[in-house]
Amino acid sequence: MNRNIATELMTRRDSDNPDSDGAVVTKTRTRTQRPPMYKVLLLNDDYTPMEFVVHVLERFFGMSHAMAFDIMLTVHKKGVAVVGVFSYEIAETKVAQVMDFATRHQHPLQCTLEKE
Ligand code: TYC
Repeated sequence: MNRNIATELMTRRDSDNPDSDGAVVTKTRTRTQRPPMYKVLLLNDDYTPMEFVVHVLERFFGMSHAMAFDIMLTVHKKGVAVVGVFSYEIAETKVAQVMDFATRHQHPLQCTLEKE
């Protein structure tokens, strides 16, 4: 049985059909599940400049300057914050983009994903 798809067997007598022979009618309904979603997390460190983090949040997560500054401060104070929730493919791409950008600028900024 496919564990990603819930199938439901519905069995009834064919008695509402005028031509019924009393046969048992069975149909299978397949319910499509929502794809799992992934949180993208940004982690605090002691070295990445605050302005760099704000820029990352504006550039890769489409945040306004005010929102980016707010989230950056949350990470700075609490150690971690969710910066977005996406499908696996998008979340993985965001993480790779942030990690690549931080590495190229020689900052130790860490970004990771977590299944919701
Ligand atoms: N703690 C860093 C500093 O004081 C700023 C910072 C914020 C770093 C958020 C990473 O994800 C981060 N310069």
